[in-house]
Amino acid sequence: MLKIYFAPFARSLRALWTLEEMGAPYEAVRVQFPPRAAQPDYLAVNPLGQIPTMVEGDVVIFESMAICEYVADRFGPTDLQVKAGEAGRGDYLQWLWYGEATLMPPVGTMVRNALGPAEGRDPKVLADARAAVLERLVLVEQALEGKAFLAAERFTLADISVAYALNLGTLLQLAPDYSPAVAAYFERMKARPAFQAAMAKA
Ligand SMILES: N[C@@H](CCC(=O)N[C@@H](CS)C(=O)NCC(=O)O)C(=O)O
Repeated sequence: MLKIYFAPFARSLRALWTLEEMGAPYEAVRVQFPPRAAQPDYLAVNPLGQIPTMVEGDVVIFESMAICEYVADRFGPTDLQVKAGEAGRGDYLQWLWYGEATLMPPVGTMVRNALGPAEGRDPKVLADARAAVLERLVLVEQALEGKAFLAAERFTLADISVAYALNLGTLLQLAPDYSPAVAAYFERMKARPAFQAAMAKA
């Protein structure tokens, strides 16, 4: 059975959410966070000690959005993906990657500087990262103008990618600063039964 190594609020939420959307069978294995310090035996599964990791047979993936794509391929076909040649494919790729490559770096800086060990916190770095996240969310707001979803006029993995970052923002007291459109979008994402099922596990 496909295994997902997860920790609460970690990017494993994206993988669990995708599996729940697809009704796919899986085993969720909880890892103590941060694994390097709290669960060194996990390094045998993922040498970087990062979460999530997916293992199915001899397939091992430790990039959250790659896991989502793998799961969609493995248990699909599914409307969660926008395939090559389909309308909305460009938007799909844009937001699928934006969630991890553009939104998550400053969110990660915020996590370290707001929630990490006290000696590693710098209020100026935190404020700069916060400003960067909010600036980057303006593009999300613009992309949502007149739309319920980021790509192809339906819920896709691109929404899972971006909404995960929004969800982590709640831990960072960012949510009160989301624009009305982004806040409404985030509410729509949280209302999905699969999101709630994934949150209940993670
Ligand atoms: N790009 C990777 C990033 C994975 C990542 O940074 N995971 C975090 C939790 S969300 C982690 O394990 N941090 C602990 C560490 O890096 O030691 C992905 O999308 O899966």
